[in-house]
Amino acid sequence: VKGIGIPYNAATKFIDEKISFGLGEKTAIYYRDEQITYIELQKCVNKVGYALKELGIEAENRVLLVCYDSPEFITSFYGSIKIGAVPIPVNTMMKPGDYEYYLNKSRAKALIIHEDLWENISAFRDKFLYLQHVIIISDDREKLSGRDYQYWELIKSAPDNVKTSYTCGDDAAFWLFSSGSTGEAKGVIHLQHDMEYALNTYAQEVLQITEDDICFSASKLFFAYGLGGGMYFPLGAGASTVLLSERPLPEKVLSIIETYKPTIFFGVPTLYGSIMDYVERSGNQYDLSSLRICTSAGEALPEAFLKRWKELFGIDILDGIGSTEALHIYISNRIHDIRPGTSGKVVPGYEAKVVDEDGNEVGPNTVGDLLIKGDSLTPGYWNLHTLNKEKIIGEWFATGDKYYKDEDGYYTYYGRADDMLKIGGIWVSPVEVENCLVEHQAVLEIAVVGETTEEGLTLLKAYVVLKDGYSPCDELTNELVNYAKSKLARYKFPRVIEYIDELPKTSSGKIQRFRLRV
Ligand code: 3UK
Repeated sequence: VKGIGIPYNAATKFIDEKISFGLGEKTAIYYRDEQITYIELQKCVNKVGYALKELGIEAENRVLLVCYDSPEFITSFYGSIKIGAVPIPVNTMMKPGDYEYYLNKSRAKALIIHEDLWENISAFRDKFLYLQHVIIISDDREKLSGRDYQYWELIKSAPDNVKTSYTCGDDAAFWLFSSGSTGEAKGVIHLQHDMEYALNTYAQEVLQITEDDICFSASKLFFAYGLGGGMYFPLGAGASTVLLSERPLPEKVLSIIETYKPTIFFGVPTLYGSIMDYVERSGNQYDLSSLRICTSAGEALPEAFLKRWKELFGIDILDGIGSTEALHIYISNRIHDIRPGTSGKVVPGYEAKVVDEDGNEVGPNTVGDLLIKGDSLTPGYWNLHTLNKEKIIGEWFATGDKYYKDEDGYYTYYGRADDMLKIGGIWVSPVEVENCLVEHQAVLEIAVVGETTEEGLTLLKAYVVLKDGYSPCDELTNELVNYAKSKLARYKFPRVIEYIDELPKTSSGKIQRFRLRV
C-alpha cells in the first residue's frame, strides 16, 4: 500500500513487543494490592482501543485523559495510541474552566475520567463543544452506565484484540499541555517515536535501566517527568512500575518505597525537602535501601539536599533538566559523576548550546540562553504558529532558560528568561494568580513573584496593595489565601502575603516584578 510509510506505533514498542520478547508473565504494574502482568496489560490496552473504535473514535482524534495514576491511565493512553488516536493526559488538580479549555482547544471527542473528577465538571458539559463521549472510571467495577459509559463495563464486553493503526514514527502519538505565562496552556505535540528516543537516551544511558528495575515516580503521570519515570521507561525496559493514585505526601511515599521496594525513584526538589523534614521531625527510621538511584527534575535541586539525602539514606540524587517540549531529561548528572549544584552534562543523543542575544554561542562560564537539539523534541505547539517560529530555530529549540556551562561541560541553571515560576516542580504563572486575587474586594493591586527560601527553593509570594477602607491583618491574609485556593488549582495559592503601599512600576505603568524579587 502506498503512502503509509514505515509502520511504527508506540503501543507496539511499549506493550506488544514485551509479550513477543517473552515477558508476558512478568509484573508490569504494582497498584494497591494488584500485580498486573504484561499480558494482562496488553489485553486491557486492546480492549480500550477496541471500545474507543466502537464509539467512533478514529485515527488522529484526540482523547482527553483526566486520570489518577492507575492502570486505567496506562491502558487508556496506549489503547488510544494503538488505534492511532491521540491521548492527552492532563493535570487532575485543575478547575472546571481549565478542562473546558483543554477539551475545546484539543477538540477532543472523548474524555476518559475518574468518577469524582467528572462530578466536578459534569455541570459544565454544555460548554464542551466537541465532546461526544465520556468514559467514567469508577472504583466500583460493577457500576452500570447511565447517560455516559463506564470504563469497566466497556472493558468487560470488548474483545482483547484490536488491529494496530497504520501510524508511522512521525505521526502524532500524544499531547501534553504546558502552562504559559499568560495563563493559556500550550498543547505540546509528541510523535510516535519520541518516547523510544527518551528511553534509549536518558533512561538507558543515564539511569541504566534494565528489566530488573522497579520504578516509582512520585511525580504524576500527567507530567512529562512522571510519564517517563512511572510509565514508558519501565514499560520500555521490560521493568515494573509502582503506581500511587493519591497525593505523594512524605509518609505515603516512604511507605510505598518500603512496601514495593523500587530501585529507581523520581521526585521533585520540594518533595525531597519535605521527606527529609518529615523523617528528621518524626525520628522514625525508614529503609530505602532498595533504591539504587533517585532522580530530581522540575526545578534546580539545592546542593544541600544532595548531601542531606545521602547522609540520611545513603543514596545519590541525580539532578537533570527536562521539559514537556523535550519530553524528558536532556542535561543530567550521572551515576558516579555528580557535580552538586549543577544540572550535569548533556545526555547522549542531545546537543546543547548557550547563546547570546544574537544567537552566537558564548564561551565557558558566560550566562546565556539555552538551546537544545534532539529527536524527542516536539514538532511544535498546537495552533501556535507565531510561537513555533520563535521557539524552533531549525533543529534547535529555545528552552527559555538561562544557563552557563563550565570548562568541564557541566551546565548550571541561572533562571528563567520570562516571569514563569516553578513551584514544587510545576509551572505557575504569576499573572494568573494576580488576575485571580485582584478580583477580591479588598485588593487594589497585586504582584506575584517567586521568593527563594534559605534552601534555594521557590515559594509563591504576593505583594498586595489594599483598597481604601481595608487594613492589613491576619484574618485578611487568611481570607486572601482561601480565596485563591477556592478559585485556582491547589498548588497556586501564595504562601506569603506582604502588604505594601504601592507597586513599583515603569513610566508606562507596567509592574516591575523583578524589583520585588528578593
Ligand atoms: C525547569 C529545571 C532547573 C526549566 C520536566 C523532567 O520540568 C519538566 O518540564 P516542564 O515543561 O518545565 C520545564 C522547565 O522547568 N526545570 C526543569 N528541570 C530543571 N530547572 N533544574 C532542573 N533540573 O525552566 C525547564 O525549562 O514542566 C522535567 C522531565 C520532563 C519534564 N517535562
